[in-house]
Amino acid sequence: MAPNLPVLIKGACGGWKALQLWAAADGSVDMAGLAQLAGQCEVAVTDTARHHNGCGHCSTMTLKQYADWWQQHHAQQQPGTDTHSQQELQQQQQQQQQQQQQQQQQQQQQLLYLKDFHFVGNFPQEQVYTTPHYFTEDWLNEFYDAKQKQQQQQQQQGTKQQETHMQQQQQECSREQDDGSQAVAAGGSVVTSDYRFVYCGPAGSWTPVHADVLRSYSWSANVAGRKRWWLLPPQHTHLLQDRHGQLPADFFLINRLQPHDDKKQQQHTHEQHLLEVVQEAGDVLFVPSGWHHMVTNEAATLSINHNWLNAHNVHWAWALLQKEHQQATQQLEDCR
Ligand SMILES: O=C(O)CCC(=O)C(=O)O
Repeated sequence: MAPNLPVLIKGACGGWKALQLWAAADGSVDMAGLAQLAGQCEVAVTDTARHHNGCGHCSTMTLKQYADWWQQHHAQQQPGTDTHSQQELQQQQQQQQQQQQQQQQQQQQQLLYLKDFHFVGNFPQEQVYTTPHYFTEDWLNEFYDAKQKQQQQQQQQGTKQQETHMQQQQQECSREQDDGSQAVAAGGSVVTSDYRFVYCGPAGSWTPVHADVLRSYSWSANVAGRKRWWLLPPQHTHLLQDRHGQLPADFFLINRLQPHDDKKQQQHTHEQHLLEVVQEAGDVLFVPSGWHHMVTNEAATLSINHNWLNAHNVHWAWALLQKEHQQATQQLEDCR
């Protein structure tokens, strides 16, 4: 961790249940496997075909709806090779109303990237993977786990108190009372504040240039598919910034838009410092703190990733928080 350099660990997902559940025998993403387990969950998707300054249109849908979109998208990309036979597909299409077909055509032009799905938060018992042991010292998720445990205990206490109260009420009430009214809602809230995610995107979907939340570390494991990463060491971030300190969404856009022949000037661009990494299925990439990166799914890809902090990088988070606090204070200055 200390050198803060990227590392690609080949074949680090061996033995994960996620491979059996979410990767098909031919190595492709088994979206049906994920939808079977988590179809009812609400997920956030970004249309990466239409980026507005790097951020595509974001929406929410159920994972089942996403899986339906996924299937239709891939059927359209490779007719005849999908699990649906061509004949089945034609039959389906004939049954659909014209309006639905138009809607579908619009949807197929999308490149929907499912991001930041809190799988562990939603399914803590499933254990479809284990965090690679290099990355287990994790103060960030430990904090949220402890917080969640505390919330659950409080909830349980609340439920117990509610039960006791209801029992007292029941004793006071007449026998004719409807038993159904005694039900206690034991449901817990779904965790959406940890930093353990599942990502799933078709070929061509991508993530714009960014450095990770709180300048944390991240690791990313490909369960199925292939990603290409470009990473810029933190000491060269300034080469990316415009005069307002803003960063581009795409590492390669600046030079495409403003081609220059001046070799001297070219040597000073950020591109020569970019590290390019191809991550195959089963590989885990360690992304160090403060490294801006951009990622493209070269094949349809399902990945798992965590963000975390520990003694080696917590100073990055502290420095960022201090900087942002200072900026916010300055911006509020005129309101005093
Ligand atoms: O896989 C992606 O598209 C982005 C992942 C990422 O940026 C990360 O894990 O830090």
